[in-house]
Amino acid sequence: MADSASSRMTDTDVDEEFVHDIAATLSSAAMAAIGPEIPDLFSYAPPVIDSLETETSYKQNEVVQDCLEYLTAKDKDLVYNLRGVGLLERDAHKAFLHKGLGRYPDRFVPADASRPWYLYWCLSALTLLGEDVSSYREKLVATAVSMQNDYGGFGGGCGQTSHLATTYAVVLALALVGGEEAYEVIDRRAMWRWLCSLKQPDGGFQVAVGGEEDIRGAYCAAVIITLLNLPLNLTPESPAWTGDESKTLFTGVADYVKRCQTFEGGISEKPDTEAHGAYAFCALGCLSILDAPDRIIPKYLDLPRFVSWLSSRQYAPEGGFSGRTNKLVDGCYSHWVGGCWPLIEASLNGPRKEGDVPKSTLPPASSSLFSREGLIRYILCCCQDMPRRGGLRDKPGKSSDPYHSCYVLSGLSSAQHQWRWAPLLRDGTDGWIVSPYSDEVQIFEEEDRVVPIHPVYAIPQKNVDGIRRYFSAKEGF
Ligand code: FPP
Ligand code: K
Ligand code: ZN
Repeated sequence: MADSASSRMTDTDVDEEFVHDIAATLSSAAMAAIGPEIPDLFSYAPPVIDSLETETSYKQNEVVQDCLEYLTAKDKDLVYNLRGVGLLERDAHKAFLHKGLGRYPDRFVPADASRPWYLYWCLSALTLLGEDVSSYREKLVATAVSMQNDYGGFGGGCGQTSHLATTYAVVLALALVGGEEAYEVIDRRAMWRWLCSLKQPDGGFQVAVGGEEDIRGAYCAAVIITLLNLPLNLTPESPAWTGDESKTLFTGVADYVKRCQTFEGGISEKPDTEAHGAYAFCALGCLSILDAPDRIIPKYLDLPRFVSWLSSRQYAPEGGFSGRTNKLVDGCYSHWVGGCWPLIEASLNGPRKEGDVPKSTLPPASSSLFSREGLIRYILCCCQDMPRRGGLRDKPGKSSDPYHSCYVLSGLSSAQHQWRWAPLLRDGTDGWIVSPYSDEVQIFEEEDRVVPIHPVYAIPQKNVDGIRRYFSAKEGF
């Protein structure tokens, strides 16, 4: 057993209070004999199985069988608590992520254009685990400088074309390390001009000049514009320029998002394609930047249909989410799908109109719109790549990687916290208020709670505030 686990609770080393708390009627001896408490929902294959056999149904059954091993506390490489939930192997994950910020072997050459993403994923995952990443500032600054283009934005590396996804990743990475030196890397005037050149007449954004237009573009642009406090007006060179000066970078964005909702209720990459979880988060995040979620989400999306589709993404017994209909659960959707829930909850719980008093709390835990327990079980039992490698993964049988580490931990964070959108905070700004979330019974160990992240920007609130405050204090560029 790993050293980091030796100080933790096992079923032979039982904390008295904990036992009392979770099973007043069972003695610890009885508990040890019976085994950990795991609800049937997460311990057995589904009672009804579609009799149509396809490649998809075989794969689905395999995943269920694989997950059940981990979910029923049978994996030898994990340490489980008395509820059958794996303990978070923080140290192993941190080591994996620090390594991920170092050099990569030759076989990673094809991933070169994704280098900004690797920086964001590793820095974000480390932050979620409570690590202070400001020590990476100097190195990140040097790398980011080499990725920026004179015409604005960041490419995947030196000499590569600027792209909204890589620019989003660099901006978030800089926000995570924080500090003037990091913020000052960004040429905001060029960034604004470049964003104007991506803005399209139908409201959306191309991801690169002449590149595809999709909802990732809209979300990334909205994040960049607001974190950097960029002007919203369009340059006459913008493809969206009509001569009407009231039209801005945000004009038509919500309508573009609306056009991405499909017959299933989910959100697709661009109008008239297949609904997918990754794009659902982009849609809600983008809308929640444009206006208060309780106002804008129901205005532009068919919310009941969306919630129905989103609910269908969670499977049992796995507990995790799939990205689309008839596909498999995958840890990264803990964020892309899981991260939609706080925004949906905010849109349902927020004040309805100007002047309404905000509700002081969300509805009681039992009315959560998804099974936080299921998601937490999937993450902590099925997504930790142990014993040797560390890091988090898609599902059992897969290897960890920085992408899954970032989004699995982001999803864990949203399952462990609740966010409420408040129209007016003490300082007069709009804001989000976070509090720890737990069901009536907390199934995970308190020390395994990860850091809360902003439901729209997916980095801690203090990093969002840090960069926004810095740039809003500036006159012009
Ligand atoms: C399908 O992969 C995946 C997609 C169609 C979307 C991928 C996009 C993102 C993860 C992020 C976009 C967001 C931003 C902010 C850039 P698959 O077929 O391998 O997986 P599946 O079987 O789970 O659908
Ligand atoms: K996948
Ligand atoms: Zn994945």
